[in-house]
Amino acid sequence: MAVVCYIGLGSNLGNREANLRNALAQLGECEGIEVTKVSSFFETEPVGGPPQGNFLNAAAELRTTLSPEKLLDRLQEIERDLGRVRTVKWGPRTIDLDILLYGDAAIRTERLTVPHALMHERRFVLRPLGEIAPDVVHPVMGKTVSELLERVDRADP
Ligand code: 5RY
Ligand code: CA
Ligand code: CA
Repeated sequence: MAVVCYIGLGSNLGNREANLRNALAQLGECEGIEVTKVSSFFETEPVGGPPQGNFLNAAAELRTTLSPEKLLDRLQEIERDLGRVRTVKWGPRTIDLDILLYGDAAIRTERLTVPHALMHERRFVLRPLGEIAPDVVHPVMGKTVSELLERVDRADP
């Protein structure tokens, strides 16, 4: 019973493109995870946080037999492996891997909020996601990724 899920990838430290490629390669090698689509890599300006370097952002579609918690464990292992050091909140990062959507689940636990709490208002998430999954419906907002993207583009062109 594999579930289709979507993750966001971001990097603004080191060799950003290599960091994204490396994370995707490691994901593909995980037992119980298949990477089925990958978006283009988008150069984006940082939103929030201190003034820092631009990000490279992407989105990927996975088919997974892992639970959301196990998937999060794997993502955090890959972040650690790629040298992510958690210092200040919202500091620059070699890699950030976020679960955006996990099937049509709505999850709120201490560790995990799915759909990602801010994905519907962040262009740096919706652009790449819209490239690979324009018609996927956000299970809480009840809107497709295209509709959400249109909304943020209109709100803040
Ligand atoms: C840094 C800046 C902002 C770290 C830094 C935040 C993303 C942060 C983002 C992302 C883009 C955030 C706030 N240094 N902006 N802002 N892409 N994540 N463009 O992935 F955490 S969170
Ligand atoms: Ca993030
Ligand atoms: Ca994260």
